[in-house]
Amino acid sequence: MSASRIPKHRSHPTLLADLAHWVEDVAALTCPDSVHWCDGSDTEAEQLTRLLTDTGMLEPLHGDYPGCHLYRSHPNDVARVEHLTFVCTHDRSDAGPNNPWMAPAEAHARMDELFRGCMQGRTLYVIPYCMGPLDSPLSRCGVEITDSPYVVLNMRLMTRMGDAALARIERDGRFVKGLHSTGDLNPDRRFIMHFPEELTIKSFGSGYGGNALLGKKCHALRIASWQARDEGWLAEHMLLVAITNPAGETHYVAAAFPSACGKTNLAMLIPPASMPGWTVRTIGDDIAWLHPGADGRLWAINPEAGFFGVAPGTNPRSNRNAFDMIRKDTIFTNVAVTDEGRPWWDGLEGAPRTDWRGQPYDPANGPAAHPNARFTVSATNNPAYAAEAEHPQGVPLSAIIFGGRRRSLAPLVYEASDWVHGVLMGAGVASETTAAATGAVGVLRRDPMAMKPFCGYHFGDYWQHWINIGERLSHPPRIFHVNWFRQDAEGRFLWPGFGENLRVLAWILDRAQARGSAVETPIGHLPAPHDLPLQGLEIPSEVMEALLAIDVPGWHREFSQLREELSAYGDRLPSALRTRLDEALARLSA
Ligand code: GTP
Ligand code: SPV
Ligand code: MN
Repeated sequence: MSASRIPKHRSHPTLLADLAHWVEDVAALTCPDSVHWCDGSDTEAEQLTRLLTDTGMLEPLHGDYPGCHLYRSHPNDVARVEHLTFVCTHDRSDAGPNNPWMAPAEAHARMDELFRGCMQGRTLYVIPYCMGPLDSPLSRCGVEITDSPYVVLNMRLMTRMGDAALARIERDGRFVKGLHSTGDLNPDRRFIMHFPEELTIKSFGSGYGGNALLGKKCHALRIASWQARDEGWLAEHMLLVAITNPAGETHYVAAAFPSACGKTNLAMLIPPASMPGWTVRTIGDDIAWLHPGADGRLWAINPEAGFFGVAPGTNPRSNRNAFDMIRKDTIFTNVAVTDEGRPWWDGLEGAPRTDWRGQPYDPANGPAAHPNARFTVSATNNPAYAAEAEHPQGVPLSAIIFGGRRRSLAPLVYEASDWVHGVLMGAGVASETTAAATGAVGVLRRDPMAMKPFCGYHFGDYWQHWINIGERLSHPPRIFHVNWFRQDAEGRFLWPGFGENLRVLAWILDRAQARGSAVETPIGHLPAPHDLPLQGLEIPSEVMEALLAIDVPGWHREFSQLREELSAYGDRLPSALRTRLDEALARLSA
């Protein structure tokens, strides 16, 4: 592939000079064989796909998966690495106790040493990209430099990238700089560094997901959350969904669940047969940018253009939409393959022949597909993709939902009494860890707003910013907490989940319109079992009661522990949260 040059006819010479100089400086440091400016064309994608298939790095899948390929990442490079992900601010306290920190000068020096000469024999790709619709004032742009053609192909599905994004960058006059190299994939030489004060990211030594697709978690959450604090909006780890009820009213809902805790599935929910007349359409499945509107409502856009979803658990029974959308033009990462060359993970038809490492499948070596195996697919493949996802002004929210994966304590659903209580509810989210990040799985940890790994600044400042945003909203969305993951003593899920979650969403939308009844409890408003539309669902009444019960001593322990954890945020913890927590503890003691 020939090295194309930056177009000369552009209208913003200063910015282009800045961009061109940065690319030149990086090329001088990393010494690539050639430089390729990505235009985002189909021809370019075809050439890159051919390059990767010719070298055996991408494997074409069976003919009834047209345009689909398998990619196997290095076995030590299969998930985000939170302990190697740093926020590098001049003042250490700005990064907060919630982020690993390194001084910017030291971080730059270390990273520049790693990048020195690292692209010899490789092509340097320049990817201009836009997070959000190209014509939205709420969108923000970036440029990722990478030596991974796999990253280019993924960024092409996940963002609006190429010439159109470059034109937008010229108009904006600014962009986030992201420098990435897979390096030698040595975990001892792997770092993901963020410099929010410089709108810069440097990522070395991983080719995987959130470590390498810099538009996603690095830009659209860590850097964007910092920009959002300065500019008066919120960058959140949330799905966005349009729900239309049988009366034809559409409401927009955002939901924050930690990684691998159900966002993609809720965003693509298929209503159960016993709830005729409801439709659910996807706006986004992972990230939402929220802006207070002139009308006092909170408006949201999905900055992404595709889905990087968890493959295991996706099947025609759990999520027909998601299953159908990954039948063409999809990149599968770290799934197993059947004899016929079809992608495979537990719960699908057929049997695995080759495991995610490329070895003959042997159950003694663990699951055939990696638990964090993923699919990358354009949002336009989703049969339920909402036209509103392209609206430049976004969609107005009726409800915000927080949630976690908790086998006990947290009930199926409860509602905050007001915005500040909702912020406390978000700050208190706890969830069992999953395979989306390296480390132990199934360990309960605090994950405020599902942003523990993604907030680019001090959580105390972040919660204050949330409170400030609420004060600007005359019609704020109502805030709720859900938990689809309660288990019985044998470890079986108490709630059927997936499509049946619409029953809980229906109650949430009723409450958001000041309809629907609820019981007041020390932790918030809960439905009684008969307040939820359960027609057509066979679920024993004692199970519903367990799902909606409040364990008073358990919540007292929970809030006491939360109070202690929040004290780590010192003076920056909003006093309103401390007051609300003390009030809740008093209600639980009464
Ligand atoms: P990230 O992409 O990592 O941010 O994950 P996500 O929040 O989008 O999670 P996703 O929807 O991909 O779900 C992760 C896993 O949880 C999958 O294996 C799903 O099958 C499973 N899951 C999703 N929703 C439910 C549910 O309602 N109940 C149960 N029991 N499992 C669910
Ligand atoms: C997550 O871990 O929350 C993901 C996948 O959505 S990644 O892009 O790797 O962050
Ligand atoms: Mn995610």
